[in-house]
Amino acid sequence: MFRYLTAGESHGPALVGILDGLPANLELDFDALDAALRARQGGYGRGGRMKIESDAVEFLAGVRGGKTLGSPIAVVVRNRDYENNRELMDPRTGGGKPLTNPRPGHADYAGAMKYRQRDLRNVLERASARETAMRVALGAICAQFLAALGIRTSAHVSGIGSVIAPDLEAIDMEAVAASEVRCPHPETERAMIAAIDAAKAAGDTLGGTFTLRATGVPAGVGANRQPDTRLDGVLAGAVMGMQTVKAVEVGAGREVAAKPGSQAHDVFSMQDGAVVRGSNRAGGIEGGISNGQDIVLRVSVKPIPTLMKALPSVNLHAGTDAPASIVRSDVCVVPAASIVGEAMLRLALTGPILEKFGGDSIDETRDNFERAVAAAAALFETLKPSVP
Ligand code: EPS
Repeated sequence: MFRYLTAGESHGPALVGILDGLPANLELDFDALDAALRARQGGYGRGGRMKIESDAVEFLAGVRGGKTLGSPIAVVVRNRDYENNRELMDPRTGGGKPLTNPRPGHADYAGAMKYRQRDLRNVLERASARETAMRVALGAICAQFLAALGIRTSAHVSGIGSVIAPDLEAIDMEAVAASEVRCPHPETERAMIAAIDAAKAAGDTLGGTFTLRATGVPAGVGANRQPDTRLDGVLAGAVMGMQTVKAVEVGAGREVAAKPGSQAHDVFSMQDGAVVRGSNRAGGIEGGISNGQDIVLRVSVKPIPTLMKALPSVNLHAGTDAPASIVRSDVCVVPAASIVGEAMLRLALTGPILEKFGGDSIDETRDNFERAVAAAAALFETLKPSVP
């Protein structure tokens, strides 16, 4: 069984991750892991914290001589800002003036009730999206496993606030990487940056949408057996499990609710002896099983709840109305969230892929994968009329 865990507080000493169940002998590109972390740190609309951090992956276990051993992989990403917060966060002696005014939309209030915490810092430190740095590190390792099977993922930003990119025929990933908001459409990019500037000037924050894609996933991954084996549920659940995410759509998503059945599906036809489909409204998943088309998810994130012009709230200690706590924060995290979303897609795909193809070493997984894909392609060959 493939699984992963993360631990770490935003201003604690480090983020920690464990990845268990990846096959042995997968060669790792360490620079690519750090590049993924750098991409998450960027994006127009980030706050001051990212000037302090310089995220990099340190391996503690599971890798030797640049290759996975098949044993659990243990990873650390240090928090540089811990040095500035030792007094608050030291595991033995940490403490300080309690945070008392919950931010509406953050975990502050619900978490205080749940864990019986009178200092909201004891909740927000783990709720913080700092933790997503570790998800990106673990997801970047999974990306190298998926790439060994020819599976690639991508993410681009499709909306920030009320600025929405037009539907693009093809996404230029170099333009995405070069864009400060990870949007490949220059005109929209300019409008997005202007919207972030305006929100910042108003002490406000902005949410948005991003699109995730996986190519090269063969038909047959996931299962219609049980609710928790359905690939759409597994992927959407993982992406929904990110901070700030409020909706995940598969393929055409909620648009199909308003369409008649005749316009909601992807019809089959034969072309040169092959089954083809002219559309991908299903987003590559039917009946909870991948169908061989690209897997496409569209994700909506809320504006983050820490506003410089604080929302009305209460002081839980004084029992009075009081503005929400203002802590250093970002204005817009949509570009960074798209990188985290891609990491979640990578992590969430790895389990079902390993469940279908198995393998204790990457060669065994690749052999199984190739044999299964060839067998599926040949499935109906013998039934086709032979051409004299
Ligand atoms: C966050 C608040 C900010 C963000 C942080 C998420 O941190 P700080 O309070 O230290 O300024 O920068 O995001 C990260 C640290 C990160 O690595 O993405 C929050 O409250 O969620």
